[in-house]
Amino acid sequence: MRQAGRYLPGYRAIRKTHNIKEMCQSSDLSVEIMSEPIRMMDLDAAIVFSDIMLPAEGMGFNLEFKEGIGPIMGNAYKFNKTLDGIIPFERKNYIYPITETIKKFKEKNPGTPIIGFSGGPITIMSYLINGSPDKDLHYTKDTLLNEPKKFFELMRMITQMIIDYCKLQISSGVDAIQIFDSWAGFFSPYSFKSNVAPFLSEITSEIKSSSVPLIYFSTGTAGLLYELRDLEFDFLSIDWRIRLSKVRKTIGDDIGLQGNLDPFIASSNMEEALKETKNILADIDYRNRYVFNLGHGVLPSTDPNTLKEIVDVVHSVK
Ligand code: 1CP
Repeated sequence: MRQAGRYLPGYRAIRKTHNIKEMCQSSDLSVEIMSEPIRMMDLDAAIVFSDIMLPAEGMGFNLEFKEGIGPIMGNAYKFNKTLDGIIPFERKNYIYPITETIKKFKEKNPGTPIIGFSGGPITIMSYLINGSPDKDLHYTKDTLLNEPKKFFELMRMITQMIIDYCKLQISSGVDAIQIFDSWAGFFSPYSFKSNVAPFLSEITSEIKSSSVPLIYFSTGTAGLLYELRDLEFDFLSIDWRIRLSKVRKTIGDDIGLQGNLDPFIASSNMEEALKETKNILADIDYRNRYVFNLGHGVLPSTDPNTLKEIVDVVHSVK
């Protein structure tokens, strides 16, 4: 959950002289960035350093990261209303050395599991058609409602890309896969079930056989629990807007849960963050099949010492 990011001094030092694409193009820099939080805290796993939007370059999208905005695509669907020039993802068109990064990290940190990841279909879709973050997903939903043929054509291509990109990471040695579908919570349960869930089910059915655990992360999904339960993910990552015990009651005991500390509390006040951590642990009743995490990404203003203390509190639970 942006475990390696701007709240860390080593990351900021590298970022001063490199942009995010340059950082991901160097396996040595990526391994160093992944390792900093592991050295600093007693974390249980590292996450591959990359970004969910990079594989879109392998489909013909021109991707840049703009300071203070995020991913920007000049040839997004919105600008010319065509998918001409957009091609199915092929590994040979993907320029980032992700296999090398995973292998080098494993060599240097043999005891630390690695989480590989991809963006989720609707979250990647929102950037590819809007060309920048799509507030409240309005343009994304408008395209679904009024240009469904083009919408589903691109969704199918994105889904194939996600499956192939996850398989590439699994064959390179990652120990789990997390699908970051941050913006799925903008859909009604009916629309999510009809228009998004079938693509997620395709992803789970294709990757399940690889035998690494599959985690689905999103935010604002307290109203989508039945729909999420039916997707066949091994774990669901839930944000801070709902008690995990309530989620457990709704979805049953079979699916693992991950979450759900409010990243703002973690960034704002250490004492309150530790209190909230204890509340969450007590609420979930220290169950098996539970991964403590933040409910969304670490904010750049977070004090690393607060996260270190949180990890220690979580590990003190027997
Ligand atoms: O230094 C910088 O300015 C770059 C900031 C940054 C970082 C650290 C971006 C640009 N991407 C990343 C890395 C990243 N992104 C990881 C690496 C592993 C980790 O440490 O967690 C991961 C898993 C992501 C995933 C990602 N990128 C998501 C899903 C999770 C989430 O935060 O919701 C999304 C939506 C993106 C798009 C993106 N990339 C970068 C930014 C600033 C954004 C968000 C823009 C927006 O708010 O719409």
